[in-house]
Amino acid sequence: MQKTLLNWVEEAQVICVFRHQIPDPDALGSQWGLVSWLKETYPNKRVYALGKHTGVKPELFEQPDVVSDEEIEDSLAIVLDTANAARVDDQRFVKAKRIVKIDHHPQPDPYAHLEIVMEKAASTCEILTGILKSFARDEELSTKTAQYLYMGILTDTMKFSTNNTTSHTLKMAAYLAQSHLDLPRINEELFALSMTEYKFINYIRNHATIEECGLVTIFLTLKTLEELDISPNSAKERIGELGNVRDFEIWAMFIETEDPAVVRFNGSLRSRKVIINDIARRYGGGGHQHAAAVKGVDVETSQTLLAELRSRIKGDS
Ligand SMILES: [Mn+2]
Repeated sequence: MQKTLLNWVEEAQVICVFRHQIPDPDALGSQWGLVSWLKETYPNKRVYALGKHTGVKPELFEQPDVVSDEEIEDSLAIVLDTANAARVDDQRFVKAKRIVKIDHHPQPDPYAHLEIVMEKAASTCEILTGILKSFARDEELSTKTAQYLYMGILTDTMKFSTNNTTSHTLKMAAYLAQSHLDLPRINEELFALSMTEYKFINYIRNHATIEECGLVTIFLTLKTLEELDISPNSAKERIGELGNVRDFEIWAMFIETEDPAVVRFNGSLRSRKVIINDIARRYGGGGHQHAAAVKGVDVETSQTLLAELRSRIKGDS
């Protein structure tokens, strides 16, 4: 697979690198890590990064390129960190001559001519680091390339703490660190809070309803978010701030949708041990066992959902 990828890269004059919509640092880190390595290794090829300059911490990455349809039609497209075709940021990727997918999400929707999918990997950056390490014959990568890849590994593993963090993850991180990375500075850039974020975290910790069974909930209206000067997307990113407490079993954040006609909420659900995605699915949502979501539920529906979560904690269902 990797041999085919290298052959296709060497044959291509134009390479377009894509990733998913509303990108996180794994999507952006794998995209810019690959773009930077391709530009350094093949200065005569035309290499582009596609997609909107948005998502989580886009300011830590470069501005994407504006690319014509003709250029894409002529290119090898490499799509990173994106499980299904509909989520690719810039749907013109389908016009490319050849399409490669590199990803760590379970594979419901094959869409590429070559699929490099490793579900056990903790991040796409971890997979890509392994690929570039073998292409580079174990030589050091440039500091710039290594830093982009390291950011994706660090954030997707929540600083090497998720249950899919392995010795391979740490080996890849150690290989990248050899490229003279400034580890404390990277941490600071990714995780230091702004004053606004600090105030928002204080708000949700002070206003969450904590039930004796271990169910923790917070409802956030658009008006509240406006007063706290935080966008719905950035608010959602902070769900973890309600967790990490031994006595909490499930924590849920409901954020009002931006539809002015009705009062509805998007809910993010997290749990320590109990399984919650089957319940989320019954309400039109889904996700992983301990991290799920529902969309556009009204107040009444949110209450029946919470009742189901409550009885799940108590072991009644
Ligand atoms: Mn990822």
